[in-house]
Amino acid sequence: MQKRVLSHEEVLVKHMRWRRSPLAVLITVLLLVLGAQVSLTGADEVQKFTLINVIFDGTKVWLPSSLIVHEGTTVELTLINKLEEPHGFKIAEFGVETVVQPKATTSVTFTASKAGLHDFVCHMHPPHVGGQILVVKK
Ligand SMILES: [Cu+2]
Repeated sequence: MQKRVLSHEEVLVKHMRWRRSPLAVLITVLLLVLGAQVSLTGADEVQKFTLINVIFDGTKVWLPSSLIVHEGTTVELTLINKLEEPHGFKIAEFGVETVVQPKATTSVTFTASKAGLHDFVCHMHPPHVGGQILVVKK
């Protein structure tokens, strides 16, 4: 059975349709977010991320919810609390524990000294959704 080869126009139309779909936009955004978080730098560089605390569909969340760095990297997180009350940010594994005041920004710096998957949470509110930092072995 022979497969029909698409003309240039058909390929273009397919491409345009794909580009207009909300799914394509979402995937593009996700790729950009993920791409920005994969550390390609050496261990002696500072890897910077910005996380925001928002209400997403009725739930308080820190976003993005996953970060990826290499073991040994110095990580600087800028934490922006968009909400009306203080919220915590804790990564027990790396001794990070801070409170971000309402409508305020705080930053924390630590060394991702231990490979593995580590949780970050709001230690003030257990239902508050945190995330994970994946520290990849060098
Ligand atoms: Cu909280």
